[in-house]
Amino acid sequence: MGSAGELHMLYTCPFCWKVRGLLEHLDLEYEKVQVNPMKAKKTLPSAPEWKKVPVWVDSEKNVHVDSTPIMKEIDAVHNEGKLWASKNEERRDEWMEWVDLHMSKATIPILYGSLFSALKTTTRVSKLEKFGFISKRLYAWAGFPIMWGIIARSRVKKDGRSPKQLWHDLLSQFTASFNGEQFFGGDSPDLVDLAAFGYVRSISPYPQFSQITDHEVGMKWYNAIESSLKV
Ligand SMILES: N[C@@H](CCC(=O)N[C@@H](CS)C(=O)NCC(=O)O)C(=O)O
Repeated sequence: MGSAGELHMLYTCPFCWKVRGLLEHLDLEYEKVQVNPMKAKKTLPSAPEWKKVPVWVDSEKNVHVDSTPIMKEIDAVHNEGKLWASKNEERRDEWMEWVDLHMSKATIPILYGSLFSALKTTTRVSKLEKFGFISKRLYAWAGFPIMWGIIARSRVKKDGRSPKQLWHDLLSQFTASFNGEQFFGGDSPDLVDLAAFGYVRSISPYPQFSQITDHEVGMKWYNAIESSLKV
């Protein structure tokens, strides 16, 4: 089987983790194009209209943007739309929106919410991404006060909860929506599960992940999806 397409991505981007999880779940072959974060705006195949990652270029060279629409597209083309199909479309749409709204916002506070968290994260990011020689060092040291000072602190303050509590609440709320089943999608994961899984998994390369792994019910769900992936 040939390659399903190219995923233009940043290793640490939570939205890219969503699409990667789906591709692994479907066991599709694809090429990872890791962009240089400093040059993304010029080099992405979707630029100048869309300057964010992920960008999906399918085997026919059509360009798709925005992680949730990309997931729906891949499921439709390679899996007869089975992961997006639902008996209750209202519930599905409502929770997909919930996942994209709340989980995406919660990744920054846990990774950059305190001074030490921010430093740990930016150092790790600078190692994982393909920066140039100078910008790698610049990012590790100059990036962290920016992420900490401006973005994360205002979010943590606004929410009032610790980043750990926020994640525990999100996992409790999400798993409570399963109506007693193992996954949101019932006895097997669907696209909503895989989107949520992608956000959680984007935190897994960092030491802060341990704050999430002690949510027992959430981890049972997470591990069940992870073990179904063909990595
Ligand atoms: N709604 C988009 C968000 C993508 C996004 O914000 N990606 C970040 C990286 S994590 C990015 O490329 N930001 C660059 C920018 O906003 O200029 C999606 O789900 O794909």
